[in-house]
Amino acid sequence: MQNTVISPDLIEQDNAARLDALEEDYAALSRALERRGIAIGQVKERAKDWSVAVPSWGAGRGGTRFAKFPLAGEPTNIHEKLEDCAVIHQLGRTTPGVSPHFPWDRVEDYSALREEAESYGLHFDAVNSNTFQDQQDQPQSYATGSLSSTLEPTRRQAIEHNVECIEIGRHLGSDRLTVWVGDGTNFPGQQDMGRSFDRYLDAAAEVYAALPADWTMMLEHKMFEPAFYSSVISDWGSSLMAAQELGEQCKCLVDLGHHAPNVNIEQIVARLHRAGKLGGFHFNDSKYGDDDLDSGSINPHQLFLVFNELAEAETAPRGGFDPAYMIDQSHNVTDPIESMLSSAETIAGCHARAWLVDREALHAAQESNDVMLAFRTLRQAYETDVGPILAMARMEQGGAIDWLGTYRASQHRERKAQERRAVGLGAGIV
Ligand code: RM4
Ligand code: MN
Ligand code: MN
Repeated sequence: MQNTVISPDLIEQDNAARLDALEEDYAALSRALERRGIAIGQVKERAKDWSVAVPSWGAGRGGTRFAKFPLAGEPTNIHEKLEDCAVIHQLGRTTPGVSPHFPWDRVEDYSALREEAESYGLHFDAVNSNTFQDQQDQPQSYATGSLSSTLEPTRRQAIEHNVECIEIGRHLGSDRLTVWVGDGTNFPGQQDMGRSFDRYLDAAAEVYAALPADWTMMLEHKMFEPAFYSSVISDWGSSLMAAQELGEQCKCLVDLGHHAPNVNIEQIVARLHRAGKLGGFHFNDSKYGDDDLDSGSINPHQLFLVFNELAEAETAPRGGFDPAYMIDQSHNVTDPIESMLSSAETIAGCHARAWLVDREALHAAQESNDVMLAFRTLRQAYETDVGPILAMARMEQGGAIDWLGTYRASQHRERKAQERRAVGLGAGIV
């Protein structure tokens, strides 16, 4: 028996009131797409098959370095986070995977945790290690680095933590480890940039050696923060060098917020695919830096262009194409369930629109250097409102046509505010 957090009757009732309007919009879109030689049903099925994981830590309110504004009823442990992730998937039907973070999501019994997730129709996605923060009673501090630390006992501790994450992940049914380190410097001269990269590689190789044969290790680069002068794995160049040295099972993960302003992220995606090293994504958006804003809320066009490269890569797999998709954002002022539903819809919409691109026409225009026709071919897909396709796909899978209206009508958060213990005022994402 599947455990449903939101009453299926409520979803059905809400959908019934909205079905006529949706069918009208869907039929109109179907006719418009048919004129372009596109069968709407195929796009809808593709939308149903596609999914993006949610981060366990994103189920809670995030914060900035300055403050966190807690939300009454937000989850305080992995069990409550799973319950909220179940709500997101129940209404949106695109997020069956939950990506855990350790030690934040530590429990005694991981097999039981896996069963708990499965009871909601969820599974565990990539496991994230955490060597960017010290934990209570931890012998060595990461204040001056973890995998790249100059101190052997600190590197050892960071390696062991990553190996433990793999072990936990095996119990949870995961097959990916995401490694993001905060290692870097705040002062010129603080560390030798070459030697710290060497130390990182030596330590990461020990983690890699512990990887089961069917696992992927994903290296996540980030230009700055917590280190503000230099980061050890600062950009896709460093990430690619490291992944290539570590081996076949090591790939690069692109977090959209982790680049310098104005960087052409879609081109990075194309390059990593070319190198056979495109491991996965952390979706979010930013205006100034690593702002961790909701995916596509600032620059939906960039997100579409990333998916256009992905569609291109999938049609030309060059020996493999299996990136992991995940949301990684911090919700400072919204209900995280609403933000993740909104982001999942935006991301799924960019994915669907990328598959509306008349790729043959695009390639022909590119080959003949018809600049305007190439641009308009892409733009036509971007400007197509795929909302009715996504809503129909949701509804047919038991989700909500109007996820926001149905979610608010469910009063889930209000109920949880009565049941769950209040969270503290601490700053930061945790
Ligand atoms: C980092 C990075 C990692 C995430 C932490 C919480 O900036 O995006 O993926 O695990 O934040
Ligand atoms: Mn990330
Ligand atoms: Mn980040």
